[in-house]
Amino acid sequence: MATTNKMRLHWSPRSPFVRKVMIAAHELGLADQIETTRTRVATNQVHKGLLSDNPLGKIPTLILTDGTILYDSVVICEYLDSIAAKPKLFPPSGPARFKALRRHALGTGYLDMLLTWRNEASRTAPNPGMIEGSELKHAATIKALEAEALSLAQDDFGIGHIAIACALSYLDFRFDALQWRDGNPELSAWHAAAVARPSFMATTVVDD
Ligand SMILES: N[C@@H](CCC(=O)N[C@@H](CS)C(=O)NCC(=O)O)C(=O)O
Repeated sequence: MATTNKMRLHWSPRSPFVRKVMIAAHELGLADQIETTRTRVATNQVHKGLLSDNPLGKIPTLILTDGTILYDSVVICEYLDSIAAKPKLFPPSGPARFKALRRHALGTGYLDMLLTWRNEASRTAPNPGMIEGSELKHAATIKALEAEALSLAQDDFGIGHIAIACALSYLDFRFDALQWRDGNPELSAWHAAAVARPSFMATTVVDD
């Protein structure tokens, strides 16, 4: 692959995983080093052109200036953090690092669960066990996040915050009927502050 002076990101304005990467890039001052390529993917329709860059056919997929290819969003965020000057989004070591990694896993895993739920719910005959399981996991995740909201507000903003706020915004985008803010005042307040950051404002998720 030819060497270019910008990284290239397989991108979509609808993908919350792509959004997480782009928020990280904005926070780290790297957004202008990334050129985006609109890549349409769907679980029921493989994007064949993407398979040579990512055999899993998923976005985000990042192509570095030397042609090296990175996926998934977790790896890409860690890579961006590694090449950025301060501020860093991944604490270097100790309890703060593992708290951030756990939060990153929670936000990203929550998104994985929500996308699976949405796909299942769109089927002609959804599996009742999967729907019920998704509802239970969603309720448990929101409860856990409400309990953690004050700590989120107090800790240095980082990758865990980005992942969790992206997942909550995805609820607004695709699961409006869940009304997740009801009964969760601390989490609602924390999320409102997070999405007011310029990095979130620059990366609003839209259908196109
Ligand atoms: N674990 C992956 C999930 C990425 C993902 O599921 N992306 C969706 C778009 S939002 C996708 O590429 N779907 C196509 C497919 O599943 O085939 C990550 O964190 O990057």
